[in-house]
Amino acid sequence: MKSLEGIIIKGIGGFYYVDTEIGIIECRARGIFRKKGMNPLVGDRVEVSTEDEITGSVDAIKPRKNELIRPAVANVTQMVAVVALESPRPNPYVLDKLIASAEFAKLRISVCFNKSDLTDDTKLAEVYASAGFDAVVTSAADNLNIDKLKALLKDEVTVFAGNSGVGKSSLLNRIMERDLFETGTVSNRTERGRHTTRHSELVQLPFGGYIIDTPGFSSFELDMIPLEMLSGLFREFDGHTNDCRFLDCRHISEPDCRVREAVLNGEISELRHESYKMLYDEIKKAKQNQF
Ligand SMILES: Nc1nc2c(ncn2[C@@H]2O[C@H](COP(=O)(O)OP(=O)(O)OP(=O)(O)O)[C@@H](O)[C@H]2O)c(=O)[nH]1
Ligand SMILES: [Mg+2]
Ligand SMILES: [Zn+2]
Repeated sequence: MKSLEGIIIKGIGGFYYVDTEIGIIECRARGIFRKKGMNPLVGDRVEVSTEDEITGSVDAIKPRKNELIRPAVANVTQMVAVVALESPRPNPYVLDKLIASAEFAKLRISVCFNKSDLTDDTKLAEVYASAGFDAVVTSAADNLNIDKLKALLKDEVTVFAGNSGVGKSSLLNRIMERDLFETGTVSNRTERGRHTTRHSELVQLPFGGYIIDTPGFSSFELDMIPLEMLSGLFREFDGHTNDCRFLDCRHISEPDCRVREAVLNGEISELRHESYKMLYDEIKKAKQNQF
């Protein structure tokens, strides 16, 4: 029996694929994890034991640096939130929710605006660049700005996240310079992706770092975030939140609110503030339903 360390690169139907110094080992997780309610995640550093060097078991999970619930991954350093500028139409609210979840996990955040070949309208990218994010406009179809994306990925452990059909797998294939990930299509009628990627998968980058392709999603819960922390997850509100008239200002409808003033004079984008208010309401309602 051989004991090894490795990293979970994929989990399917109770099997975990662990990359080790002797190659990828297909593992079952020990029952103890299930009893503890602990689920091994893609990105987990683990100890495995193997008899035949092909199959084995996950014996222990090393302490996590962080974990995300949606997409479910561990130990990442960065999220690249991907939206399509067109087809499917970008939904800033979903994007801002995703960004807030990454801020909550204290990840570095980059935003990728893909499918620029389908439209000339890149105003949305400017909104996020002004808010303080690394924003990159790409086209996987035309191989545009893939080098810029690569520069953001170097030496990071990056999870690609975003709605189905925005082009996550297509971009990753461009980055890897081969068709590693399966890509799907977008329905003409509904403009929805077809959920082509079914499982998260971690891949090592040839130039340093790791990337994780994940299945697309559009709705998820953020009710673990305390309401009073929410404005801190909108980074450009920073520097405006301290001088409101009320110490406990929610920055929604209060008088003499510096955040709302900054929205009015254009320092903070209305789009982002709109998302903040919607998210505030959503989390508040979710918390009320818990009791
Ligand atoms: N025109 C255009 N189409 C693109 C671009 N990137 C991806 N696509 C197309 O968009 C469709 C969906 O791409 P995928 O890479 O499968 O999208 P995904 O985000 O991985 O989707 P899920 O795996 O379902 O979450 C495919 O038909 C791609 O060819 C792009 O830059 N421009
Ligand atoms: Mg995909
Ligand atoms: Zn305020």
